[in-house]
Order: sequence, then structure tokens, then C-alpha cells
Amino acid sequence: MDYDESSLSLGRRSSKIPPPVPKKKPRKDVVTVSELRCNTGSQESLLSDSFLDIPVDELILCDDLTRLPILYDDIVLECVCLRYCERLFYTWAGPTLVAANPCRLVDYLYTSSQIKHHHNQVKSGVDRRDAHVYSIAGVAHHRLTHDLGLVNQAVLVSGESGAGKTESARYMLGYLTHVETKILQVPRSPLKGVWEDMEPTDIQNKILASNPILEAFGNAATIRNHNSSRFGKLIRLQYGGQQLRGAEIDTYLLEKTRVTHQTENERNFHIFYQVLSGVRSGLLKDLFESEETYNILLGEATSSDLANLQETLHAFQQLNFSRSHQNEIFKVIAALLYLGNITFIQEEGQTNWTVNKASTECVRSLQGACVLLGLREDQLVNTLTVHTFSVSSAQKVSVFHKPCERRRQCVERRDALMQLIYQCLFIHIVNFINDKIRADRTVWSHFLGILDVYGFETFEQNSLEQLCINYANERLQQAFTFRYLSAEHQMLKEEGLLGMDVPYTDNSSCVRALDSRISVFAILNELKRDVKEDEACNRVCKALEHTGLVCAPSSPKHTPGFVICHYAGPVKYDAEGLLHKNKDEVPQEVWGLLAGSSQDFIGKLTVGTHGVDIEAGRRTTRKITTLSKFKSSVDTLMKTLSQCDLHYVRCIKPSEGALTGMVDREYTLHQLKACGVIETVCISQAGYPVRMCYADFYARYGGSRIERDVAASSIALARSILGTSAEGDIDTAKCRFGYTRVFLSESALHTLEKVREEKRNQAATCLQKCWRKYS
Ligand code: AD9
Ligand code: MG
Repeated sequence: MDYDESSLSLGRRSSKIPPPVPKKKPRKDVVTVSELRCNTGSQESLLSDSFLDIPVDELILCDDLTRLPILYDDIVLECVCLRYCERLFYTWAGPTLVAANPCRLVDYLYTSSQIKHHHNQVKSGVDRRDAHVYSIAGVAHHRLTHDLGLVNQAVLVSGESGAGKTESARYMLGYLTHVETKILQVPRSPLKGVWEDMEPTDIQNKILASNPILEAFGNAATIRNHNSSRFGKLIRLQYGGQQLRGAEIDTYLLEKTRVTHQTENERNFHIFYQVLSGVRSGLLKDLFESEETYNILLGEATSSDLANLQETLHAFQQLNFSRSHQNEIFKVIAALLYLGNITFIQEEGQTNWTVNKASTECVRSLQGACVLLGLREDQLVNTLTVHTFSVSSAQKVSVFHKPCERRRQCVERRDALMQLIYQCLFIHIVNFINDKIRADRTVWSHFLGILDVYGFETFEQNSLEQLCINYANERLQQAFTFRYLSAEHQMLKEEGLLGMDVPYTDNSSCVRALDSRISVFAILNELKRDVKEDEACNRVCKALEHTGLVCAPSSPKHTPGFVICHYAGPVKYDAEGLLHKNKDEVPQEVWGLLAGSSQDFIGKLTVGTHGVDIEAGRRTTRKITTLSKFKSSVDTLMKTLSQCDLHYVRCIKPSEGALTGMVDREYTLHQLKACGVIETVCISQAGYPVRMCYADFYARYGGSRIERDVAASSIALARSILGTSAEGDIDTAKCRFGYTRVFLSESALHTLEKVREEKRNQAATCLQKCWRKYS
């Protein structure tokens, strides 16, 4: 597929990015692609008004942002945008890969020969590998399978919704399974290997098949992404003797509330529509009689749902889900559709609310759900409408819900039941897949993980989900800062330059404000049942205002809540629903109901589903909240990552609507900041932003005085250039000399560039004189 880009625009109505350097004329923020191409063609620089000219071509060709001759947010942004317009979607930022969502089909980037190309580059150890998601997967793979002192590897893929995390993770998984199916015979040169196609092995097929299944059950169409992952995922590929032996998947924070509630223009999880289209088309026979409408389904099933169902069925087969097992799973989906259609009504002459048996549709749904779930009708009705509590160890009392809250409580119970069933089903499927793909511990020694987690989120209204997601991002950012810094220190050490300071933003205090002993999490977790949500938010603000990171919303017009200053920007969390979601209480009767099902499968679903604390639901008095569960899963994740070499893919969505050919500068810059790309570049350039290997340095500034063959006495020569070229202008404290590179400050670079320009002008004048003389 190709597109006519001449009609598309690059840019935005207005930009609030402050200009980093004084400019003679404002930079254009709205530039059409054709205009841009024209500029590029004529070598005009979009930045020609900054004090250091950087030709457009140079920016386009710069595939590593840390190699930009000078660093400003604006220039980093310009480089990413220009490359994007040239369909160069990947750019390095030092060790990090910036992956801009192409927002179009670019299959030519992901062919078998591309895999081969990147694999060969990695194998041959070339200094500068082409920027590509295959390259980062290749390095991780190579380190795991070839380096001495094997270390676990993990690729962290981040970015906002719709930025391309799942696609990137999928391509990497494709690469890693693909290189396994090739035999690279290396007779002499590693670059001339024979690349043989082989059938994928059973385990590779199984690992790949896990994707469509998890996407069917864990992804949904949202306003940001038609295939949005509503859970976080870490897949650990297990290697032994340089070979892929198996894999294990961990999932995080499934957005189970989606089963019962979706916002306008969004859909429920894909599997509901897949099953429905399967039943309606006759592909899934004898499952249930489909109704006209389902209350829990916003949006319609489409033809692609049917096609995706076929993919799900194929994946089920590859992972050895038996026919009857598949049927059990689909029956649960059908039961949820029925449960969602159960409505409540006030009994005549009474204050009680009960299931609306006056409606034939509701009765059919009640019966349908009971048959599919193996429950007795009266049991289900009772569980939804009557509240039972223990007055002593031997005595239980049943009462109808409180009069004023009866209807709400019935609905809440129905929703809690549905969310619990779906969550248990999801965990059951993940566990089953893991049992099929996990290698025996004796045959693997190391793993390569790919982490696809939700990026930093800030919406008009932010709730507990955003608090969890942003907390996970704070922790990942913290790990990144420390890791990257230590890598930077190592590099400086290897260059013999210890002592150079590397300033960076440390977000540890924000992490502490979120999860330490006196923190947002601790306060929300410890609140008593009767505390009102506004009051809870006030307490949070009061207890943590001394940190300077948590405060009350500034305007009294705002709805109650609290603001947290995250590393990626402030986020206001709303009080409404926060405590309820955090308590995440499933009534005991609901647990009991499912455990007593006459269907084995339903009974088993609630047993042994890690992540759902059945014990907690039944007995223990220890408070297990959504936040405490989430924190402990992030702790485990961080522990896993601490055993790994980390690699980063930062996905960027160039425009909010992911429109083909459109780059929104302000929006893109925000993401580059939020996912730490700007910081990465800053850290790598801090203090001495310009880093050049000696050969490049001589080639640019050495002039004719210096031989190109500069391997010997490099430091002395560099010193001599810096000492003489600017007639003593250059303060040598603004340059440092490593063993292989020279590190320059901006001002040193500025002076060198000025001198270079003067020399070129002199040479040009000289040449003109000669030309006139001899012509
Ligand atoms: V979310 O947080 O799960 O809502 P992701 O995972 O970041 O989000 P996803 O990978 O699903 O986004 O990508 C969104 C859409 O962008 C895809 O459905 C594709 O249509 C498109 N996309 C993303 N990456 C690529 C790519 N490398 N090539 C082509 C892409 N299209
Ligand atoms: Mg995703």
C-alpha cells in the first residue's frame, strides 16, 4: 500500500515549544511533507537560523540522537520528525531505540531478508548498526547466546497507547523465533553464511500462538488504539545451550472493569465479539442462542472479528487446547454476555430489589447464565440480591441490601461476579499457555525478556488504573536512570575519564512518595471503610505536601483529588471511585457461588489462579488491595529486571489520531520527554555534549595539517588542534580526551565550528582568485 503524501500535512496548528536559542525568524511549525521534501532537496536548513547550522540532510542521516552535533529539545525533535518524513522510522538515542509508529503498512521493513541483514550486522559486530527493532532484539539475543559470562537480557518497550509497543514486541518475537529456525553456516566469513529456511519447531509455533490468544482475551478497541492491550506483559524466552527451549509469560493488571463498563466509542475485549460473530455465522455451533443486544457490548461485531476468531481457534489448536476445553472457555464468555443482561426491579409493595423476572429477556438471560455456569437460579439470585455476613464463627445472617442502596448493590454484585469470572478465565488461559510453553528448568539457563507495558498516562480524568500505570513507569524510569548512568560511568571509566559529572533527574523521591511507609499507597491502603473519598484525598495531600511532589488541585473548580508531580509531568487523580477500586472487594458469597458450581471447569477456575487471592477473599484479615497487589507484582518485575542487561525501545506516536503522514511536533516532543529520550540524550551528552572519535575529529577540524591516519598520538594531536586553531580561545577545561574519543563542551564546539567556517571561507576566496586568474 502506498500513499500520496503531498496532500498530507506535517505539524500542528500552533506549538508551545519554547525556542531553545534566540532565533531571527520563528521556525515553521506547520510544514507540509511536500514543502519539507522541497527544502530537503535544496539543502535549505530548517534550522538555519540557529547559531549552528545543521543542514537538513545531516539531520536526516543522523541515526543516533546522541551524535547530533549539538543538543536541544528542538533539534532532537526536528531530527526525529525529518527522519519520519523520509520513512526512517527508527533512530537510536545511544543504546535506546526510538521507534516512531509508521501509521501505515511497512511490511518491507520486516521481511526475512531484513532479519538476515540485521542478524548479520549484529554477528559481525559492526560499530554502527542500522537503527531497527530487529537490531535491538539481535543484540540482546547475541549477548545471551554468544557472549562470555551469559547474562539474562530484557528489552523494555514503552510508549503511550497506540504508539506501537505491542507491534514492536511482536516483531521482536518474530525475529527471535525466526533466527532460531535458520542455520547460519559460517565457512569463513560470518557475513557469508548460508541462510537456510527450516520449518519452525513446535515450541516456536506455540510461543507465537500465545499472541493471538492473549490479544483476543486481553485487548480491546479504545479511542486511542483499535487493538489496545488492556494488560501488561513480560514474556521470558528461555535459552539453554544457545537454543530457544521455551518461554513463560507474566501478565500485569488486566483492566477487568472493561468487562462491565466501557466508555463511548470503545469496545469490550475482542473475544466477546469474536464468539458472537462465530455463533451468528455458524462457526461456533450449539454454544448458545444469541440475543439481539447485549448490555455489556458497546460497538458491533465486525467481519474482522470473525477472521480473528479463526486465528484464535488456530492458536488454540497449536497450544493443545482440546475442543472441549475451548468449548468450556467459550461457554464462560457466553455466560458473561447473559449475566450482563440480568436487570433488577423493585418487588411490588416491597422495598427489596430483585432480579427482574417480569422481563422475558432477563429470565432467559438468568437461565442461560445458570446453565452455562452450572449454578442454581435461586442461588444466583440470592447472591446478587442478599447480603450475608457472619455474626459468629457458627452463625451467618442474611439481609437484603440497605434500602437506600439496594439497586446499586445488586448491580455492583453482578459486576463484581462478572469481573471475577473474567479475571479468573484470563489467568487460567495464561497459566495453561505457560504449562505448554514453559521449558523444564533443567534445560534452560538464561532468559531473554520482552516487556510490553502501558506507558505513562494522563487523561482528563485519572483514576486508580492510571495511578498504577504511572507508578510502574516511575519504577521503570528509576531503574533506567540508574542503569543508564552506571553504563555511562563505565564508558567514562573505559575512556579513562572518571570524575566527569553526569547530572540527571533522579525520580527516587517520587517513587518514595508513592510507595514508602508514609506514602500515597500506604495512606489509601490503610483508610477505614467509612472514610469518604474527598477526605481520603485531603489526607494524602496533607501527609505528603512536605515532599513537594503531592498537592491538592490548584483550582477550587477542580473535582476533589490530588496531584502527583511525576517525572513525566503532573497528573491529577480523581477521588471518585478511587477507594472502591482499591479495596476491590469480592463478596464472600460470590466466591462461594462459583466454588459450588456443578461445572468442574467453573469450580477449577477459581482455584489456583495466581493474582486473584482466593485465600484473601475467604479468610485472611490482612488487607489486600489493588495497590498492594500491584506494588508487589512491580517489585517482582523489578527483581527480575535487576538480573538482566536492559535494552530500551521507546515507541512514539507522531500524532494523536495516528494519522498517516502526519507529525504533530508538540505531541511528539511531549512523548520524547515523557519516555525519557530527551533525558537519555542529555545524560549521554551532559557536560561534554559532543563526543567524536579521533578520526572524525581530525577529518572535520584537522585541515590539511593533519594526516588522516591518526591512530597514533591522537591525544597530542587533538590537543594541538584545540590549542592552536582558535588562537587560544578554547579553554581546554571544556574538552576532555578519552582513549578513543574527544569530549567537547558546546562552547568548544562553537569556537571550532567558527574557525572551521572562517578557514573554509578563506579557502573559497583563495579558490575564486585562482579561478579568475586562470580562466
Ligand atoms: V496500547 O498501550 O496496547 O493501547 P500499543 O501496544 O503501544 O498501544 P500497538 O502496538 O497496538 O500500540 O500499535 C497500534 C497500531 O499502530 C497498530 O495496530 C498498527 O496499526 C500501528 N503500528 C504500530 N507499530 C507499527 C509498525 N511498526 N508498523 C506498522 C504499526 N504499523
Ligand atoms: Mg499494546
